[in-house]
Amino acid sequence: MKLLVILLFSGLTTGCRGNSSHSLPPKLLLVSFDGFRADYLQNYEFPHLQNFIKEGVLVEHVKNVFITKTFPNHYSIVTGLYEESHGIVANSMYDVITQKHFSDFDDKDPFWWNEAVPIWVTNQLQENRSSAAAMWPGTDVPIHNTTPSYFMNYSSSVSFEERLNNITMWLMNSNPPVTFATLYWEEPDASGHKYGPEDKENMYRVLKEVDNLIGELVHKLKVLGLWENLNVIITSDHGMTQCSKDRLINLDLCIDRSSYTLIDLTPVAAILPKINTTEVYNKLKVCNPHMNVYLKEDIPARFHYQHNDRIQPIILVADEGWTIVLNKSLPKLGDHGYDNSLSSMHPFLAAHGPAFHKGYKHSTINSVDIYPMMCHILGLQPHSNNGTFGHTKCLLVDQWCINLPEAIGIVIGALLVLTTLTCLIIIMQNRLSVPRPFSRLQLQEDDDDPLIE
Ligand SMILES: *[C@@H]1O[C@H](CO)[C@@H](O)[C@H](O)[C@H]1NC(C)=O
Ligand SMILES: *[C@@H]1O[C@H](CO)[C@@H](O)[C@H](O)[C@H]1NC(C)=O
Ligand SMILES: *[C@@H]1O[C@H](CO)[C@@H](O)[C@H](O)[C@H]1NC(C)=O
Ligand SMILES: *[C@@H]1O[C@H](CO)[C@@H](O)[C@H](O)[C@H]1NC(C)=O
Ligand SMILES: *[C@@H]1O[C@H](CO)[C@@H](O)[C@H](O)[C@H]1NC(C)=O
Ligand SMILES: *[C@@H]1O[C@H](CO)[C@@H](O)[C@H](O)[C@H]1NC(C)=O
Ligand SMILES: CC(=O)N[C@H]1CO[C@H](CO)[C@@H](O)[C@@H]1O
Ligand SMILES: [Zn+2]
Repeated sequence: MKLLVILLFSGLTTGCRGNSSHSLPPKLLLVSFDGFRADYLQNYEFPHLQNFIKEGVLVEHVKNVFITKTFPNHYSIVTGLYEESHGIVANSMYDVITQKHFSDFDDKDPFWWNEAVPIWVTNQLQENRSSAAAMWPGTDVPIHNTTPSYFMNYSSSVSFEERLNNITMWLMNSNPPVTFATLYWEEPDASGHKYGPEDKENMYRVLKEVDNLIGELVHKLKVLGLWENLNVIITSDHGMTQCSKDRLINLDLCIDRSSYTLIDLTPVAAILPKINTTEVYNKLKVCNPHMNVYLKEDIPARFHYQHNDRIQPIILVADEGWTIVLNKSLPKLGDHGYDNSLSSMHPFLAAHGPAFHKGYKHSTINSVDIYPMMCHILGLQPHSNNGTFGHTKCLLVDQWCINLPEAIGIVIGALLVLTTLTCLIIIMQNRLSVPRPFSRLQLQEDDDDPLIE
């Protein structure tokens, strides 16, 4: 009930908002800390991030898209599309028709990105607006012939401070103004791979550093006077799970390397057969019980990972924590890419700013829901996408939001109040009428009282 009152109130205040907030164009900074697994928030301390959340909103789990890899998921966040629909279906891809290759070191051919339109391009095409990027996969590529007005070529050696300094400078001093900006950082993904998420000691240190960077970000925005009017979303692309040398799947034990081309290896392998596909499939099918083997046409619909030429004829999906190798030892202690229904693969989302409630917690949204929410905040017409704007309404101050449990609570509450009132009225009527056995006139009056019937 308290929530309802707050919602009513915020609805009213939004309706009566003065011209000042409308005259400034809304601005949004989208931040990704790569590989920030959702439950790190429960298992480690994040004083700076918790302060940010206290004044904003938290979505505890973001269900991301399959395969749960970096490039595909970052592109889903900014397009609202499943991987089969935006075309970045892996960090390593091969296109049979054009014979082109894509990898995280060779990603600048717009061919790979042009199946979708990311939000920075849409924002950029609006009059009097520009976009800026302190890295984010795709922001240094001319997608549909458009890069952000301000961007950095990807380089992991550029410090967080430099990325932050430049992105805030662009947010402050540009004409037309930068209304959409991105900021990307490689941790805690890099350390998650190196140590594995179960290495509490090292992850404690790394996550403390990440929290300090969030502290720097907030401090910088406050010092520059950007904090109050800027909307900031902090999220990530995927989580991380522990791998082990005792959980290896060696393809060389099952099939000769000469019978297929390996496009991507683990934990989702993409196999392009050189010989009869059925033969390759039959050999892989019985290779290891900790791996699902799918012909492209049989990939489960829930993955939304089928209708694209860049998805190979056979894919292998390792069980959580298992690593596919070619007769090699364990490459990494932590990895991601697995089934997107695993909670270890999910990131979180936190947001702060004039568009968001303060101190609101939400259990879950899909990563494809972020795009329509961002378009709403910026007043952009979204391209058709796989997200649902309604899923994020509870986070936003200008939206009505009553979720199912609340609605049931309100109905039950109203029924209780009505029942109590009815009982009270009946009891009072009975008290007035019953103890007057001799008053025939009175009884007659009571007979006519509609309340007793
Ligand atoms: C764009 O900015 C210019 C100069 O500030 C202004 O004259 C013009 O009306 C603006 N256009 C829109 C659509 O806001
Ligand atoms: C950041 O801005 C400074 C000053 O304008 C510039 O010299 C530097 O090259 C920029 N860094 C990147 C990575 O673009
Ligand atoms: C990015 O790299 C390309 C090619 O090396 C170069 O031409 C371009 O000026 C660079 N852009 C920025 C913003 O640094
Ligand atoms: C795996 O590698 C070892 C040496 O590194 C070699 O002796 C062995 O034959 C290889 N096995 C397969 C199935 O390729
Ligand atoms: C592929 O192999 C299967 C089983 O070995 C066989 O039935 C099928 O005819 C083969 N298809 C082609 C195109 O050679
Ligand atoms: C996702 O959205 C795209 C673009 O609207 C559409 O073509 C595709 O069918 C959608 N996918 C699903 C599974 O609904
Ligand atoms: C009622 C109100 O907020 N009025 C403001 C409208 O915008 C101008 C210029 O930004 C302000 O000076 C007014 O106070
Ligand atoms: Zn990543």
